[in-house]
Amino acid sequence: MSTTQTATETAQLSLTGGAIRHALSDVVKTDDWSDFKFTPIRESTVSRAMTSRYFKDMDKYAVADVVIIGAGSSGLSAAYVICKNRPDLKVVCIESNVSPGGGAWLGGQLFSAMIMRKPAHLFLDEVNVPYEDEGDYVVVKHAALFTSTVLSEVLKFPNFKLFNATAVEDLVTRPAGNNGEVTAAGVVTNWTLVTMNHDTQSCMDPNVIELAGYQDDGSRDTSAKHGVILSTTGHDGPFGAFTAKRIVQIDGNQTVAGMKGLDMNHAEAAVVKMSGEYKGVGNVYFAGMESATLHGLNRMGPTFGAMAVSGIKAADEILKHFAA
Ligand code: AHZ
Repeated sequence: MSTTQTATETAQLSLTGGAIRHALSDVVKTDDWSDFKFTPIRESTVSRAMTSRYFKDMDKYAVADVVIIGAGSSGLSAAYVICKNRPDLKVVCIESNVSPGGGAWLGGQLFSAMIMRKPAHLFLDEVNVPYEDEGDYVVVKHAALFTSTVLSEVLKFPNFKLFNATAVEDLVTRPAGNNGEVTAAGVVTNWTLVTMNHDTQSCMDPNVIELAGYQDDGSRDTSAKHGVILSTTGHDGPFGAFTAKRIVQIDGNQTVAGMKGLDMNHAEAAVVKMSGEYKGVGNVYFAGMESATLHGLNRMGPTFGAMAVSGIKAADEILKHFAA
């Protein structure tokens, strides 16, 4: 060891001198890749392997217990809590973007680090995301570490299905009561690229996911729990705040108050408090920045504790609905 070499550098040098191990070490035994082969396959086999599963999933989730609209930080956090606590519920998430995660691939502007104010760090502990503890707040070294971890945990649940590149275009509603009240009974979906092209094409009809709790003739099955929609489509934007905007038209009694200016201290707790069940149209819940838009709350900008915690709060209410 030279006098300037550190112990780490010495360890690295001795590693490069040793045998290299990787997943294919036993397959490419002689270190000769020239005759490397994959197992044979037909193109049609690949096609069938994908499409049969996708359509099986569409069939399975044509009726769902929980429909989450939007796979951002609030929607994914809620999905994690619901799937973990109730493996018997069918939970489906519709995400309009190809890549799930919403705004949570970066911390703020184009910066990598993600800030979470305590006690939201307890969720990071639960999903095993490491962070630097700065006292009142914690820092995840890259927002993508949070998003990819929660996403991969959620995708592993057998009772969860993500349909990405698919947009919710409308809600299914059914009468509830004698005074014109309605309840949500499902979501109307389409491929996002179709949704974005309704103005340029003639009629391109959508598909539907129905909430659980109905009989074959469409009447209520009172022996079964009614399914729920959790909307987490973020603040107003081309796709954002979708359900908030639609539900006030359906409800007629409320308005979308619009997100207020940035105030971290007020915004985060307020978003958590106002997330949960929507009063007006049955079986609809909100979390994340869509709650801020609906209820006229401040935005918090680049601090994500309220996204995880509002998702957890909405999930908690939804779990109580299914437990009651
Ligand atoms: O693509 C959207 C995103 O991934 C998706 N989405 C929106 N409309 C949809 C629709 N159908 C299906 N009609 C739809 N998917 O919803 C996701 C929303 O994720 P987000 O990250 O925008 O929202 P969030 O509330 O989970 O997190 C917000 C993060 C913000 S914004 C903010 C500020 O502006 O001050 N601060 C924070 C922490």
